[in-house]
Amino acid sequence: MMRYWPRRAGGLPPGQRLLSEMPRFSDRPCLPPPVMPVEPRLEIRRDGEPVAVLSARDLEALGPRDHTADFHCVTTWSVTGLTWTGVPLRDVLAAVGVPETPYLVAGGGDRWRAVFVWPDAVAPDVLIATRLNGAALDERHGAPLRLVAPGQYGYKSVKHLVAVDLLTGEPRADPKEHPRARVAFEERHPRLPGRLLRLPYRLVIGPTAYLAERSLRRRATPTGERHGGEDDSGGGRVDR
Ligand SMILES: Nc1nc2c(c(=O)[nH]1)N[C@H]1C(S)=C(S)[C@@H](COP(=O)(O)O)O[C@H]1N2
Ligand SMILES: [Mo]
Repeated sequence: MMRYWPRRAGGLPPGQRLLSEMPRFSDRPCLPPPVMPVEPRLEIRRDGEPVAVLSARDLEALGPRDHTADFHCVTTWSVTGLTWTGVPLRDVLAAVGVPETPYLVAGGGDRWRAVFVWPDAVAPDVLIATRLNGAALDERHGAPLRLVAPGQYGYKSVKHLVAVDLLTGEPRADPKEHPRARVAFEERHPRLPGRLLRLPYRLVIGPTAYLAERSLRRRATPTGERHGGEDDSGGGRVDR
């Protein structure tokens, strides 16, 4: 577990520490990655009405490019210098012709979701990524499509992305989810001051990463003892 103890390093945002490798991480670490189709398929809806369904070819046509960014989990671990390949979300929204809408919800195939206000969602560094460091996204990091929002805590960077919902009314967020979650302002939590959470959050990094990696390994082992899909998920909420 020591490899999950982040170390102090210069140049990081307030309260963040450095890990040398990006672990698999989640608020629900005992849940294995969802079974996803190999081919990306992204649904865009506005107030529940279908707007578009994008395929890999549609995304390819928007000219994916490499973007280098650091990644900051709310539990205080950061990794630096990741290169994502993808298309800015704002380009996707423009291409399908949706007008400015106050809220967006990004949803993953494991039903993970994150809420955004329009200005955060259309920031130029918010991407729909298909690749990480030159290789196609794997199950650990969100295959086949992932949202990447480097200016916000990692819980907004939805893995296994399947849908983006544009909403005129404010959606309900997770109780631990800050509506903006901007790393620069240490918006870790909707009510508690970010500074106060640094230590308690840091203490859950090791166990959470360990469990998240273990559930991935179990899924990857064909002979693994799994009785139906839900066994591993019981009481599995640790921290974002
Ligand atoms: N679909 C989905 N996306 C998710 C999560 C998740 O459990 N499911 N966990 C979030 C959290 S809390 C973090 S820190 C990052 C972790 O990304 P990684 O597993 O690629 O390191 O993914 C975020 N996106
Ligand atoms: Mo996180």
